[in-house]
Amino acid sequence: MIPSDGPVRLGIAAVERETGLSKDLLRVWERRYGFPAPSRDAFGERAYPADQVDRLHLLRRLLDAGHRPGRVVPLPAERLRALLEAPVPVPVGRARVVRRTRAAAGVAGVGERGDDRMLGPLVDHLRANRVDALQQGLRQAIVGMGLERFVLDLCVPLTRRVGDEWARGALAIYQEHQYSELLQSLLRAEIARVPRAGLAPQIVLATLPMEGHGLGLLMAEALLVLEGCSCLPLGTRLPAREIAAAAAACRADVVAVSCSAAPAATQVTSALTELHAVLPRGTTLWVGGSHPVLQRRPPPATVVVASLGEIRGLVGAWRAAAGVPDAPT
Ligand code: B12
Repeated sequence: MIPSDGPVRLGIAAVERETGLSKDLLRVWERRYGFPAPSRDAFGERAYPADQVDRLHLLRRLLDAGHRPGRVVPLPAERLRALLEAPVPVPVGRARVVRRTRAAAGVAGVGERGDDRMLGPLVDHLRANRVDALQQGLRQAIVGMGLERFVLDLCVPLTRRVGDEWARGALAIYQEHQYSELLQSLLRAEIARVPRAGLAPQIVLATLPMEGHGLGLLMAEALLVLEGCSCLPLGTRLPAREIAAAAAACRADVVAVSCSAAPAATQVTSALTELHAVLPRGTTLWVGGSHPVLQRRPPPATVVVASLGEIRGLVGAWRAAAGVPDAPT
């Protein structure tokens, strides 16, 4: 997240990248609704202050949740936050149903609802800057729950809760970063502890150049390693041709990537299409993450994984199709 104080101003291309709202749309809203209202830099180019970029993030989330631009773009940030907390009507075909927003539901995703007695104290530690206590709480949870349950029942809802708390201004940007760094190092240490079974499929894990969110992929890696898969993690923001080169070099069976809701849908679709085009023939492409385009218009030739809970079945199905034995349980 960009800091909200200080003189930081973003150009239109950076705002497009950050919010996933296209440059054309930003210009249309400016003309039509008077928002955003960027100043001009020394070269006469649009320069957006942090508070406007934050409001654009809120708008993007509301659009994803089914709101119409005409209704929400003119509203101030507090009203947008209140809307994100409330149930929203979403058109489904010709019927209209009420879907609760992620923030209103507390956490999202079937089977991924966190237990508030467990999440609450951990978020309190983060909010009160008790990082050692947070770390200790997470460590104890790993020991008590085991890695698989820790990932599915704690990491997913806690990470989402942290995102929601940040979005409603209850956690600072630096605290979200602190949380991400902490979880990342804990998960990496736990993954390193899992004895390597070295079974198929051989999987390359990465995110594409516009994607800086790597926690979802790391959680997926933990579960894949527990299934005995051989994993080659490459981290975030990698060009498609580099991912393909790694897949070719290690004769990967599967390339697994993650796409959060942050980038524009067009970026996600074109990056996945490019990746598929450059992958060695026969490599399967698994895509996880919460970008709405994955559910609405999944790019061809990709296997969209809706949640981490599907990993065991996915690996089992791949092994059955390839005729290789499943991991002993
Ligand atoms: C942690 C975090 C960050 C960290 C990332 C650190 C890191 N190393 O990953 C930091 C602080 C750096 C960050 C930065 C930004 N973030 Co951020 N971030 C989050 C947060 C809190 C968690 C994201 C996450 O890890 N999710 C992982 C899991 C828990 O959820 P998931 O993505 O739905 O994935 C599930 C499945 O799909 C599956 N899965 C995911 N990947 C894969 C892959 C495979 C192979 C498989 C099988 C399964 C699988 O696992 C998950 C559980 O089921 C979310 C809030 C949220 N609710 O998700 C915001 C969020 C994604 N971020 C957001 C934004 C806007 C940004 C920034 C643009 C902000 C800014 N102005 O700088 C930047 C963009 C960075 C970039 N270019 O990508 C928005 C996006 C909303 C939108 N529609 O625009 C969110 C939703 C926050 C919000 N409430 O507004 N962020």
